[in-house]
Amino acid sequence: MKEIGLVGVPYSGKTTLFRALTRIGTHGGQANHAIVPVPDPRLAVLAELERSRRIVPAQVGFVDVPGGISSAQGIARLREVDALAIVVRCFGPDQRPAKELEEVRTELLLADATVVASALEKAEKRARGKLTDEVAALRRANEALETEIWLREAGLSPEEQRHLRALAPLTLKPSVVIANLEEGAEVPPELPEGTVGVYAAIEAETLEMDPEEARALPAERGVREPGLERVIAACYRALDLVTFLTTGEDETRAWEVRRGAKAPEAAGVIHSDLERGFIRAEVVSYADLVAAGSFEAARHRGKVRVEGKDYEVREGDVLHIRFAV
Ligand SMILES: Nc1nc2c(ncn2[C@@H]2O[C@H](COP(=O)(O)OP(=O)(O)OP(=O)(O)O)[C@@H](O)[C@H]2O)c(=O)[nH]1
Ligand SMILES: [Mg+2]
Repeated sequence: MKEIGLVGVPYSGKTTLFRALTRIGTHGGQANHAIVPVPDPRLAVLAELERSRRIVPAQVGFVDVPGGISSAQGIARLREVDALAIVVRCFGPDQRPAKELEEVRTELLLADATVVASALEKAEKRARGKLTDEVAALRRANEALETEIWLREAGLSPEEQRHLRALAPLTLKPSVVIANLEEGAEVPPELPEGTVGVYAAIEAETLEMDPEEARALPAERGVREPGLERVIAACYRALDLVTFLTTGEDETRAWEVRRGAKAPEAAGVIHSDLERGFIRAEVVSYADLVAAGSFEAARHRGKVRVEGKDYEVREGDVLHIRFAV
């Protein structure tokens, strides 16, 4: 499971958003770690087609880091997450969302600049004047950060990124911006495209009510659609995973694998036996499967392909893995 770290200046509403996310979490979670299902409307459709007994969505973890970016422990914890969600305050007095976002981004960048500079110094000492790959990679990273370029945007090769891995740079992580809005407000235009608007306070409140009451509330108060689902979906998208599906009488389920993964690796996400004993995968796209009405009908129409070890799994593939152990 992937983890998203909530970051932002104090008072931006991270804990409020986190509380709202925790409420919809299926497995509860710890004080600062919530596990939430990733919304995916395809699951209910497939489950109905295949008369599955249950639906198992993918899950994603959210972390509300105590002390946030202002503490060394907070930064250390954030280095462990897979993606960052930057929460920007767009409620209350003196709102300055664009400036606040810039501040957070600068702090993340400075945190990386410090570790990269010190790693570079050590690597140079170890290399005794030789230009090793490690020194070269760290120099490039250091230059980028000195000119205020995020490592993610610095055009580093996978090889160069490998030399940075141990440092777990924050600015190499995917990130999304979340505007924590006042009742009825829209995402301010000065925030970047793709910013997700959320009404954390209202949503946290709503989730404490009984469902009937809650359903009536958001409309009255100007919340048009649940922001939490969009937050989860946006963070999940930022991770650049491919979601594939399995479906049958037992369950319809969403799985995640890194983009570019081949069929055996995807099979291994389900169970290591399926990777070791992988023979082939029967693959049908979600759209083709739904259009056909069932796996059997899709097979008849020739929409179910038989793919081998080199097949790269695509978003929305429905897989049947054939294996032998
Ligand atoms: N009006 C309004 N108030 C909010 C909203 N979100 C949070 N608040 C309030 O803002 C205050 C700060 O919210 P927190 O969620 O604790 O903020 P935080 O980012 O976790 O702050 P730190 O943990 O100190 O960094 C609380 O009093 C919240 O009730 C919102 O969307 N609208
Ligand atoms: Mg907090």
